[in-house]
Order: sequence, then C-alpha cells, then structure tokens
Amino acid sequence: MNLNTCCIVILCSSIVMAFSCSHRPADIPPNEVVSTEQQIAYQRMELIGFVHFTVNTFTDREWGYGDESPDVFNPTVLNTRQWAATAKDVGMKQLILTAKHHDGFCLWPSDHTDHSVKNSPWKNGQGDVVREFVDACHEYGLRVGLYLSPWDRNHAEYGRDNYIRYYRDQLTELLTRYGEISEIWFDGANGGTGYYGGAREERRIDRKTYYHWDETFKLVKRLQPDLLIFSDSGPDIRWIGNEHGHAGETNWSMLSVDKTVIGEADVDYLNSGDPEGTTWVVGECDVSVRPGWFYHEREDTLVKTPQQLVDIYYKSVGRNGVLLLNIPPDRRGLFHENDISALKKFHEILEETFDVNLAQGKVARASNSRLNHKKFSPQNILDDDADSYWATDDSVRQATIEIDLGDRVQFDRIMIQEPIRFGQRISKFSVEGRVDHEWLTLTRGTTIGYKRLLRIKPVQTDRVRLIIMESNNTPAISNFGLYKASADEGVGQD
Ligand code: FUL
Repeated sequence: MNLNTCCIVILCSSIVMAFSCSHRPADIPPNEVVSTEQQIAYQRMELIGFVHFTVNTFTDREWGYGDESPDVFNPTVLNTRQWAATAKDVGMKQLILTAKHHDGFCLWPSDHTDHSVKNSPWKNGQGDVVREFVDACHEYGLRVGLYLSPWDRNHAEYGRDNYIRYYRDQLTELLTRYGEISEIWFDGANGGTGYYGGAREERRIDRKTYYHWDETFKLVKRLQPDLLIFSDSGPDIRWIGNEHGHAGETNWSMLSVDKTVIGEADVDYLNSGDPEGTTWVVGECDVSVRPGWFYHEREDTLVKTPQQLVDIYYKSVGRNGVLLLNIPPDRRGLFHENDISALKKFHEILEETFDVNLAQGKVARASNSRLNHKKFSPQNILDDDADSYWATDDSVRQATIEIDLGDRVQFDRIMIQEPIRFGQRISKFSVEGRVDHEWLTLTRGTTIGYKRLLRIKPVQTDRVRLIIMESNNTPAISNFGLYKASADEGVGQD
C-alpha cells in the first residue's frame, strides 16, 4: 500500500468511526444495582410450573412425618412427558420438581440414603423420577428446576453438623448427574417434629447459623455457575412473601439480603422489595392450582377456575414477578384432567387478551427524548422489542409520552415495561386518556419493573399518555401496550 492509499484508508476509517459514534450513542448509565443476564432471561419466562410429588401423594398428606415406608411410593402409570407436554401447551417455560420434600424421601436413587425410589416398588426400585423429569423437560424445550428441602424429617442427623454434609452431598448429586439445572429451590420451612431415624422428637435449629448457607451457595454456583438460587433471601430469586401468588402492587426487584433470614423473613419486605436494596433479587410468586401443594382426591373439585388463575397472573407477572404455578401429579403419576382443563382455558384467555396490542406501531411523542436520538425515541416503546427503549436526558426525572392512536380504540388492559438491564427506576406514574377533549386519569401506579399490567374499566379514546412522576434516575421505558380483555376473563379490575 503506498502512502496515499494508506492515508485514504486511515481517513475513511476515522470518518466511519466518527459516523458510527455519532449515530450509536452509549446506553443510559445503569443504576448501581441491575439484573444479571440470567435474571433477565428468568424474568422473561414469566410463567413456570411447580411439581409437588412424593410419598405424600400416596399417604394423602401435605407434610410427611419422615417415617413413611418407601413401599407406599408406587405411581401406576407415571408419565413425566405428560407433565412437560401440558406445561409447554399452557405457556410454561420451566418446571421445578420436589426432588425431596420435608419427609426426606428422594425421587432419585441417592447414594447417600436408603430412603428413596430405589427401595420402592415403582419399577422394582430401578426407577429415577428426577431423570425422567429432566429428560421430558429437555424433550419439550423446558428449563429444569429442582427443589431440595433443607428440612429432612427422616434423617437421623438432622439438626447436627453431619446432616449439612449429607445435604450438600445430595445437592452435589443433583447438580452433577442431570445436566444443566436452571433453578434450585431452598424452602424456608425448617425444623420441628419428625421421625429423625426413629428418635421421633422435636428438633429446632438456629435458622441464622445452622445451614451455613453462604458455603452451600458457593458450592451450588461452583457446580452450576449459571443456575439461579431461590430462597427467602435470594441471592438470585426471592420468595414473594405469601403462597397466593401475589406480588406487592409496589414491587422492587432489589433487596438487602442481610435484612432477611431464610425461614424467618419479613414477609412484607419480601412482598414489596426495597428501593434502597443492594442486590437484584427477582420476586417469584408461588401458588398451587389446588388448595394443597400435593394431590388429594378430595380437592378434585376445588381446582382454581381459569378466571382465578388469570387474576393471579395479573397480580404476579403483572406486578414485576414470575408466576410459579404448582400442578400436583396424582397417584397415577399424571396431572389430573381437571387441572389440565383449568390451565388450558387460563392460557387461552391470556392468549386472546394479549393477542393484539392496539398501540403497536402508532405514533408516540415525548416531553424529552435523550439526545433527540432515535436510539432513545419514544417510538421504541411501540415496537414490541424488549431491548429497544425510550429514555430521557440525564437531568430529567419526570416526563410524559403521548400516544396518538389515530382512530378511537377501546381497551381495558395496559402493559408497561422498563428496560431492567439498567436497573429499576420508576416509582410513580399515571396513565391518562383523552375523552371528549378532556384528559382523564385511567390508572395510577408506583413501580413498573420488568412488566406492569393494569386492569381498568373499558375506555374509548384516540390519545393516551403515560406520565412519569417519580424516578430514581433518568426514566426509561421499553414497551407499552393497550389491550382489550377476552370476554372470558370475567370482571377483573385493579
Ligand atoms: C412451603 C412448604 O412447606 C410447602 O409444603 C410447599 O413445598 C411450599 C412450596 O413451600 O414452605
């Protein structure tokens, strides 16, 4: 290359660089506390399933005492593919199985105890429910989660140091034998009466110190670095503080984990999160499709209605949470027909409601748009792309976006999303609609987070505006939607 050509090449690349710099400004500065990529992927699943199955299914209990004989575990036609197919059909993206509940019975042939499927009549002791579960999830493209109860009412050493070794050995088996595990569930129920190897007594533990959770978390992350840990205090996913599947109307994804103790957490704190929290810990909203977590024939008629499930969806996914919905297999080892039909209708209703976003592709204008650059244009909130977003200039904390819908449209559901990879910012907003030349407040709210869904009375309007009144940093929105609810939702309003 001669000198001239070389100069031209350098000049051209400088022009290209300058051009691309001026055309691709940097993202907005993130908050101090932000979600990890794994937490974003987790939250985008929105709906996941829980599978409670063990000796309780056969003894008709919710909490086994720990003295159940493995002989009782004998599902007649266990079919984990039916579980996974159902979950997939109804929009679930992950299933979590109780590999061991408080009774201590293991659904896999653990090398560390005789209290497992290997001593049950099921498949003459040759079966492994965890293996079949994992294989079925993979076949149907679902992620895999496992629940391993810290409390073990069967184990002779529960309450002593030896048990902690046993518990970690079990975790190691589960996290090394079955491929990628996406979530591990550490329940807060701990200590009390039990069989304990025949002692039949009450054993209390110090919830703060007994489990040495920090060490256990390290082990888990060493074995599966991308896995997310659920517990009352995270570190990745937190319990939402109740078993109705209801997140707080105000729900921050931040938490100060030193303010929570597994098994003793302040449920209000968990329910709303903490705007000053130092760790990003997504709220998971667990609830069962039936009154109990395990299958009981007497509850066949007490399955939640599709409308009740839809209501829970608005109170969980619609409040910046992930919905973990339990479906307990029956004694055949199958999801019951009544549960399946409620879930299918629930899914159909949601599909119908959220099928058409009436705001998509319409025209949006904002009171402030960062650098007046199209990367931050208000138009980005109407493009159905969770990664593009509107944001304001640095000094701004309050802003309005107005959407011109063209014609008058009727809607009664509103959806708002923040781009959470930059943190959770907004703490006060309202949505207004222009009716007969007057702006009416349609709804107000506090936090938004990954997703906020709002149910309002049906309204007809050609203009809507989102008013952001409070934000801890420059406000940013990734998506905004308007929908007309399926007639089958029933009356539901916030
Ligand atoms: C609770 C347990 O005690 C229940 O049996 C169930 O597993 C539920 C999901 O968590 O703490």
